[in-house]
Amino acid sequence: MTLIINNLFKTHNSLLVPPFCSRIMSQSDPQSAFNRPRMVAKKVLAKPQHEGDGAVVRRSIGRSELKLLDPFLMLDEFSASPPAGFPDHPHRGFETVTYMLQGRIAHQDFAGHKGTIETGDVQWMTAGRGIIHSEMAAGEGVQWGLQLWINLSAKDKMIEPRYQELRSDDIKQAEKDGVEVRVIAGESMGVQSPVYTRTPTMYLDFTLKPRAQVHQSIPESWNAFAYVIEGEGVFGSINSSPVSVHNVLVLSPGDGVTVWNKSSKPMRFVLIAGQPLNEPVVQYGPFVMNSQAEIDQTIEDYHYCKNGFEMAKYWRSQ
Ligand code: FJE
Ligand code: FE
Repeated sequence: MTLIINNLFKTHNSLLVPPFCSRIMSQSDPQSAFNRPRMVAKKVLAKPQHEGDGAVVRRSIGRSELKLLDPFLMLDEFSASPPAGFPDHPHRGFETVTYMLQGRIAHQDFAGHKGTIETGDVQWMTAGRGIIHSEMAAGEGVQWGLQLWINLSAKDKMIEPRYQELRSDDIKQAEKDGVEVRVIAGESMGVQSPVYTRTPTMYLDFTLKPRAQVHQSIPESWNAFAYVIEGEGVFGSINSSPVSVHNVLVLSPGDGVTVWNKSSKPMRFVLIAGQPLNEPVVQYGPFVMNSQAEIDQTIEDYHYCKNGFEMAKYWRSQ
């Protein structure tokens, strides 16, 4: 009887293989959770460099080996001890996302917006047509975090500046089978971030216990990367070499990625993905536009305090 059922099942199952089964299993790797699993296409080590005033950054996206990963312009892992930081400087044409890993950064801008970003908090700043601000280390000792720059599309570059602030307690988390996720943008393990991403973005902070693994789906057409914060992990293919801290991993196209912690220590990484804008990018430091003419205009606006930089005229951070 069992034999008959098994045979029936087998027959039916094999009849159902295309196209049903292909949706949940890869043809090349029956173990995979994805139809087209993403692999590591490129690995780059982010070496320390000096930035701002006495701060150190490990730049992963934005360095010469990885100038741009549309829509992402820059990812810095920064460290600063008081009085170090990033004194008064402008932005136009993109968003900055500051995620504190340890400590505090005090910020203030030319419109009177100010506050402190503490361990686990996120500041999602849409610079739009213009922000001038300072971002300075505020706690004792080393203040440590990540800052991501996300490009804005041509139609959004000159929008009104906007802040979305998430206190650590407000960041939704999920935990299952040794995997913990903090959802900064997008959705994972059944929880969703309230952040509005003008350029569609996923930003997840994963911590894996020893021997844990995670499957995370990622929209097919998006560019995606991981950056290792703690420990070491295996990305994309179970037989690949473990990757350690300060490395950025650009993922190949596909519908999701699997990550394993084969080590005996916890591992932590951020997984970030975004819908490419497919537009020309012309960057001049903190100004990111679509053409040189727009950059020239921006430099003029900044110089003469107009078109969004009006409040720069008499403002200095305190
Ligand atoms: C900037 C140099 C800079 N990474 N990480 C040039 F350093 C900056 C800048 C930052 C920055 C700020 C924080 Cl809080 C964290 C950072 C670079 O402010 F905008 C330009 N143009
Ligand atoms: Fe800034």
